[in-house]
Amino acid sequence: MRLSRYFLPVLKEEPKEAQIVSHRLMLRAGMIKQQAAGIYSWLPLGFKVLKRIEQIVHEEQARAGHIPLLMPTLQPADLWRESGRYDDYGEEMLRIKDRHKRDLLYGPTNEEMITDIFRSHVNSYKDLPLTLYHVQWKFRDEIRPRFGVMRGREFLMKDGYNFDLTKEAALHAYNRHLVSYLRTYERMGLQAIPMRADGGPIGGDYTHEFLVLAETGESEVFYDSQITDLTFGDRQIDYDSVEECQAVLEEFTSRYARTDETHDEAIFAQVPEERRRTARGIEVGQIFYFGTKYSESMGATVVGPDGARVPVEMGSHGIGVSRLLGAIIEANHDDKGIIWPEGVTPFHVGIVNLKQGDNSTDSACDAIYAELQARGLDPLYDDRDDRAGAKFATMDLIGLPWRITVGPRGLAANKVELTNRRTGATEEMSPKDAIARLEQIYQPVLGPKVQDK
Ligand code: P5A
Repeated sequence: MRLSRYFLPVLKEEPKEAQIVSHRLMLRAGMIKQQAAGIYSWLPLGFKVLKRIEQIVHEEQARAGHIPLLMPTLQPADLWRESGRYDDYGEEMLRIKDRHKRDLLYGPTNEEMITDIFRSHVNSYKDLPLTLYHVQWKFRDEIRPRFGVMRGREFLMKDGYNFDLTKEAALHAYNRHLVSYLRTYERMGLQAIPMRADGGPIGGDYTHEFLVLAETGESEVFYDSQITDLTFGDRQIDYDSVEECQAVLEEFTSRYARTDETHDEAIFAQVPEERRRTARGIEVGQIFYFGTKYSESMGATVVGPDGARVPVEMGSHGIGVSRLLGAIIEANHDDKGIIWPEGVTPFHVGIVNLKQGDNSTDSACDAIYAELQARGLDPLYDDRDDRAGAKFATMDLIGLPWRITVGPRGLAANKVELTNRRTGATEEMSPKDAIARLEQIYQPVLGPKVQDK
């Protein structure tokens, strides 16, 4: 993309309404615009990051063998009357009447609707196991929407639902989700720690929240510091293997890590004192096992191997896709702006032309831009007629991990500068070497696409 043709409405002034750094930077970098409390437009740069995050989610869901579909945002109230949650959900649910005075609601989650789809089409245990998911907008009329996309009223969630014949199989689905979420968050450059949590309005006996540690987090958390040494890395897990998923779950959940809802001082006291930590965290996901809570009330049964009908075993799993932008920025910024991890950056590299209008500089930039694109990279070329300082400030603010700076002096010696946003380290090299280096850096990000099982 050429910046002269893009729509990047960066703000010069500090937005007064923003209380935390991620909200401030998203507004300043022209990523979002508030339309009403907790409701945002996603401007091109923000939309691009949102799509990158969504893409990672889809790829990791495919790797785990989960099937995408799409359910609507509006739901009939009758489905929720069947489960009993229409009244229970309270004021957080946005209730709507259509012209025929029928009750609808803007979905805060989709347990009821997916259970309805299941009962309409699945009859036999032979069609199990099955995990369906979608990435769709939700609405929760939060009493205190705040911190930008972090606690919105309208927000994007990946929500998945597993259907299994037995409790044992449903617990495997739970474990498999925990493993696949670890990998998903790491690809976004985040350490998200699974912590024992409370079921809340979703319900359920087993539930873990995934928390990114950050001072601005809304949740208070208690954990054994050893847990922050764990990384998932590039393990090749067989998601169908009960043992392999179980082993990873045990590795990542055996140390003390709980939210305030489930915190137990007596158990925490058994952790050696020097490893006990109290901190704040951002909840970027949650997984639930709730058995037959919805299938029983809504009549979602299958014929089992012995010919008798049994309610299907279920769980649900959510990732806060739009909230993740805030969480990633909270964890990756400095006083100049955002520092995107390579896995989610809106553009792979910025090209800064130091002398726009100079024939040889312009054509060198054009050639670098075209060559990067030819290799599958996505550059943002600042081709505006502006001061170098202003161009650098914009690049730093929007946080592209790499910058190529092109000026007439360097070009005379066939050199450009390649700068790392995080460290500030700059190296001089030929345009060809800079392109090759970037191609190598982004290899893991652009790598082969995940195939369905
Ligand atoms: C699991 C999927 C559920 O709703 N039903 C379907 C289950 N879980 S949850 O924990 O309530 O939500 C899942 C994730 O969504 C994000 N989230 C939000 N993001 C932005 N603004 C909000 N107001 C908001 N509420 C929830 C969180 O990341 C949460 O973990």
